[in-house]
This record gives sequence, structure tokens and C-alpha cells, in this order.
Amino acid sequence: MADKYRAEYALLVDKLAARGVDVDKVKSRLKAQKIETPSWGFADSGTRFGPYKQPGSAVTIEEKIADAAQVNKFTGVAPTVAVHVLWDFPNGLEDADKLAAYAESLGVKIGAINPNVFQDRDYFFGSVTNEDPAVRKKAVAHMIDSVEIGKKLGSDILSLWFADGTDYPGQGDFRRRKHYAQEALKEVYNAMPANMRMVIEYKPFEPAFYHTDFGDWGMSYSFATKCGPNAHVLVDLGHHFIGQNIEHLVSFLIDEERLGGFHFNNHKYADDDLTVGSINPYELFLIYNELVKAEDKPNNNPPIAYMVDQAHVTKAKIDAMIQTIMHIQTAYAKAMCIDRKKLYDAQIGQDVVTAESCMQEAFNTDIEPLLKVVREEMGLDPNPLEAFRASGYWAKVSKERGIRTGAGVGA
Ligand code: PSV
Ligand code: MN
Repeated sequence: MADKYRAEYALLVDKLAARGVDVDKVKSRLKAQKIETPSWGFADSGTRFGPYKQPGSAVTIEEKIADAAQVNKFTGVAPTVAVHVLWDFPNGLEDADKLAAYAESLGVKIGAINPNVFQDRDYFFGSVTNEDPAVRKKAVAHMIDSVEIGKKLGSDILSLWFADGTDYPGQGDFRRRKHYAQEALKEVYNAMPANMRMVIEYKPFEPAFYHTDFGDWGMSYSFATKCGPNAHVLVDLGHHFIGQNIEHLVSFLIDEERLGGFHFNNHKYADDDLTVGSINPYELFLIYNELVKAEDKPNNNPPIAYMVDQAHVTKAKIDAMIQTIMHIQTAYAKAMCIDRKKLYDAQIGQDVVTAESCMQEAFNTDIEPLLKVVREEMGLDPNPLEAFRASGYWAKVSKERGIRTGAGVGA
């Protein structure tokens, strides 16, 4: 088997060399890209019809970290775990040192800190845009507490998402709400240490359906630039209307030096939290094409945080997260296989068919042998999903943990 993919790899190297691709560079970039998994992706999740419980879903932050550590162990590129403050530290964070040490003992670290200003009943009519100054103050205080948690856990990303919005015309005043939001963000921004970055997510719908206060990337961009140089835009792939050209806005934000990071997932209809690249792998490839170009010709865009935001309902959680990482690596690798010279010449020569063919040629490349070689060189099993399944970890924890309450959304 190993001989087979090594033979295929040798053929692939020749094919890529003919396209002017530096294969060693492709390999070292694949080894260097780190992808953050979300603590909530290991807990139970659900739909508006209720939570769907699986035996083995993590309940405590320790269990979530242990599961995330498995993803890192088998993929080698997922060394950090994003946390959601309310879900992971429901009683506040007393023992930060212990938690950080526990994570490190499993080979991972705490990544982005996600405050939660959407679940409490007080936020029913908004958090930072609420007409009640006491509620706005409470939201700001929670975000500043989250900055403190980040400092204690050694995290340098504060990841903000707001459920603020209205359901009916007349319910709120857009501009007044905008000013409330800006004021709150600035206060939180000022509380951050110099090494911390704020990433501001947007979403055009849900839970509010008439308008949302952070409705699209342009609004997040505007809020971020008004805060200062350490505030950037977070692009969650599920947070767009159908038909939105995400790769275009990604490239625009890079050019504006404000692309802070991603929440990877795939949507079919709305914010479905499906596995990234599962339904539209070509879109993910096109997004990576913009990222690869930015790596080839860097400007002052900040380092991009590659984070997953998926909470699977029907898939086994760790399997799904490993599959996610593999989809991302495939898209990244393929985007590095484009014949850049041919593409450039076709663009300049206004040869639309050749230009598009360059994209198709790269997307249709079987990149698996290269990914396997990269994993082997990293000391990993070339088939991470099969290796994890064979390890017996999931059989063991699902038996030990069983189905429990408290394991996530609605529980
Ligand atoms: C909201 O839909 C979101 O995308 C935000 O990133 C939240 O933090 C996350 O999902 C979990 O609810
Ligand atoms: Mn998100």
C-alpha cells in the first residue's frame, strides 16, 4: 500500500513540476498550517427541534480537550482548542493554571476565547445594542472577563459573535444600535493587552430575522477599523446568503489587511454547521486559492486564525473533526497546484476558457499521495481517520461516558 502511494507521489511530483509548482514548498506549507478545533464540536448539539445526544459526547472542558487532543494526535495540525466561556466555564474559571497544564499534557493549548452574550435571558432584546444600558454594561463586563480568561490561559484571540438584531420593522433604530455596538466594542478593545486580537464575526440572519446588527463582512470591517489595528474580521463560511461569493470578500479583506480568521463549516441552506468542503469543495478550494496567493505575495494582513465552527448532529464527533481537517488540507494542497504562470497569461490575454481550465486542472488533481507523504514525514499515520478508528479511543469513551445531560446545546 505504502509503495503504491509512493509510486503515485513520484508521478504527481513530475506533473506538478511541469506546472511550475515547488513541491517542497507545498509540503512545508501543509505542515505549517494549524487548524483550531472548537470545544463545542465535541459536545452534543442539535437543531431547533432539540438536542441529539450521542454516547460519548464530551460534557466537561477536560473531556472536550481530551477529544480535541485526539484530533491533533492523528492529524498533527490541530494543536489549539477554541473555548466558549459560558459553556466551558459555567462557574467562572478558577484554576486556569491547572487547565492550561492539563491541555499541554495532552499536547494542545487553549485557543480563541469566545464570550457568550446571547444565551442569557437578559439578552433577549440584544446585548451590546440593547436599549437598556445595564444590559449593555453586563455584556461588556462579560467580554472584559473573557479578556482576563484569555490572559490567564495564554490565549491571544478574543472571538466575538453577537446575536443582536430585530425581528420586525420599527423594532429598533439601526443607527442608534450601531453606535451602542461601536461604543461597547471600543471599551472591550481598550481592555485587551497589546498581544491580543479581536476578531468580529457577522451573520445576516438567525436568531434575528429582520435585521442583524453585524449583518455582513462590511459591517464587521467598519466596526473593526474603528476599534484599532488589532481588530479584524472573522469569516464564518455558514454566515452568508446563498450565492454570496465568499472568495471575493476574502480577497478584499486580505487586501484591506483586516482578515482575522475563519470559522470553517459548510452550509447548504443556512448556518447548517456541516463539514467544511462536504457539499461545495470547489468553493473551499477557491477560498484557499485566495489564501495561497496572499501567502505568495504577503502584505500586512494579520496572521489568519483557521478555526473550525462545526457541531455535528449525525456524525461521530471526533471522526467528523478529523475528516474536517483532511478536507481543509485537500483544498489547501490543490490550491497550491495551480499553474500560476499559465493562469496569469490567460488573464492578461483575456482567455477565459484557459483561465478557468487552470482552476479545474488544479481542483481535479489527485493530491492524496502527496498528503500521505506529508503525514508520513510528520511521523503520522498517512490515513488519520482509519488510524483513529482503529485506536479504540471512541469505543472506550463512548462506553465510559454514555449518554449524559449537560453535554451541549439545550442539554
Ligand atoms: C453563531 O452561529 C456561531 O457561528 C458563533 O461563532 C458562535 O460562537 C458559534 O456559532 C457557536 O454557537
Ligand atoms: Mn461561527
